[in-house]
Amino acid sequence: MKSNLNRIALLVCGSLLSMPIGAQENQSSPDLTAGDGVFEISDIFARATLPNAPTGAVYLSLSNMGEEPDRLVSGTTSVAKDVQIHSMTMKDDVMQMRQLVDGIEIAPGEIHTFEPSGLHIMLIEVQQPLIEGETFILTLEFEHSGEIEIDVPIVGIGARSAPDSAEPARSGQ
Ligand SMILES: [Cu+2]
Repeated sequence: MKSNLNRIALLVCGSLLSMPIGAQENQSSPDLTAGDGVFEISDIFARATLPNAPTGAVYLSLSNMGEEPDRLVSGTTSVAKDVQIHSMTMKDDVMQMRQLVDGIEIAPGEIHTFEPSGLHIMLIEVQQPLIEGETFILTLEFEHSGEIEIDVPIVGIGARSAPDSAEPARSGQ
């Protein structure tokens, strides 16, 4: 079962390969400060999905403002059965996606940008199409900071950045 899911994810991620690789141009203010202000999460968005699309992806910027390293290990959401952390890297001129099964370490002062054609949060077995203009809740799970809930705005299928009108959100602990 697990390998089936991974294969589905791989197929869909493969469709990202045709997207142009561009620099991220927007640097808006942080949308969210969470975990005693340790993490700053901004530029959050997911792309709309076609009907019956098995997967989706969430993108965001994640920075560790604290003094201890932490690790984003996984997540949960009502819109998908599983949430995985995926990377995409260029190998021999071919983009390859793989699941980071241990998640990703975020060192103090480090910013990780999850973006199209790069690091992304994969939604496996999407339960209903993600509709542009709607939002859903994603709970990120950190090894030390625990769960951090974020609102994810859904943008157009080909969009490469968060909506300009994204409401700043705050989550206190
Ligand atoms: Cu993926």
